[in-house]
Amino acid sequence: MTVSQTSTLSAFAQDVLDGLSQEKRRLSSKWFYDSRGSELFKQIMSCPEYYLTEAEAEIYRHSAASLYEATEGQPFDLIELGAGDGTKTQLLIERFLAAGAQFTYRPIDLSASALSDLGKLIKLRWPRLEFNPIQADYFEALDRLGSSTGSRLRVVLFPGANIGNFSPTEAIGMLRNVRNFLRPGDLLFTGFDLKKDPAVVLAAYNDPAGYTAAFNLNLLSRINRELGGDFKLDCWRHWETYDPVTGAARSFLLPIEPQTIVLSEVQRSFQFRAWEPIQVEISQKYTLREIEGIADASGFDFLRHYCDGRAYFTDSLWQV
Ligand code: AVJ
Repeated sequence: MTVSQTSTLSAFAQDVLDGLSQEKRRLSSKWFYDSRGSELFKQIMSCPEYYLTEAEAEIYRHSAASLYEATEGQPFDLIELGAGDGTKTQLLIERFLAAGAQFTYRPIDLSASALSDLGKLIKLRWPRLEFNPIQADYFEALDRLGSSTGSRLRVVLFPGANIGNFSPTEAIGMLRNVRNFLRPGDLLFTGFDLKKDPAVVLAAYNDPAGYTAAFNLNLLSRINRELGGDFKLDCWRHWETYDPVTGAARSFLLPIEPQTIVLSEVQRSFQFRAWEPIQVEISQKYTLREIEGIADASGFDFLRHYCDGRAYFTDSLWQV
C-alpha cells in the first residue's frame, strides 16, 4: 500500500487496523452502531436480562421534578450526549413541560437519521417545543455550543451508561473535557451502571436469545462489508467476563480454530491462533463512592445520586 492510500483510510479502517495489530487485539465498541447494530441494540434493550434501560427509565420518571428544581426555574438548553431513540428523555421532557419549564431540546448525535427520526417524534408530540439537534461528535458539538452567544443555563444529559464504554481513567478525561465546555451553574446528569451481583451483570451481557452475541458479531460483519474482510462468523464465539473488583465487564470475540483474516479493501491480513481473543467492549460498573470521586477528579461539584429501587443504576447530578 502506498503512503497516500494510507492517509486516506477512513477512521473506521484506521481504527480496525490499529486495534487488530496490537498484541492484545481490540476493536472499539463505538463502531457497533451501524443500522443492523442499532437494531440489535434495541433488541438487547428489550431483553429482561438487560436491566439497565428500565432502571434508568424508572430514575428519569422519579427524578424529573428534582432535576427541574436544580435549574431554579431558569430557562435552559437540554443537551443530550447521544440521542439514541430518545424514549427515556421523553419521560423527562413531558415532566419538565408539565412543570412549566422553559427549555430547548438539543440532542447531539453522529447519526443524521437517528436525529431526524427523533425530530419527527418530538414534533408530533410537542409541536411547540424548540428542537435544535446537532449532528456531530460530542466534542465538536459542545465546541459549537460553546461558541454560540447564548448564555442560557445548560442541563447536559449523558444517559444510558454510555460512560461505561470508557475505562475509569478515560472517563475522567472525557468528563473533564465536557466540564471545559460548560459554565458555572451548568448541570450534568450522567447514567452509571453500579457494581452488583456478578451473576446479574453477566446475564445482562449473555442473553439466552443471543442478541448480545449477534450485536458483537455484527462488528465482524461490518468489517467484512466495509473493509472487504472475510471473517467467517460461525467460527467466532462471544465471551463475557466480569471482574467484581475493578467493575469491568468485558466482551470478547474468539475464533474456535486458527484463522487468517484478509481485509481486501485495505490490503492487510491478520493471523489468529485458536481462541485468541479480540476485546470488543468494556462496560464499566462503579460504586456510588467511586462516582463521587470521578465527579471531583473531573472538576464538578457532586450534588446527588438518583438510584432505581434495586440500586442497580444511578443517574448522578453534578454542577460546575
Ligand atoms: C450502550 C454502552 C450502555 O455497555 O451496556 C449492551 C452497550 N453492549 N449490550 C452497555 C451494550 C452489549 C451498552 N451501552
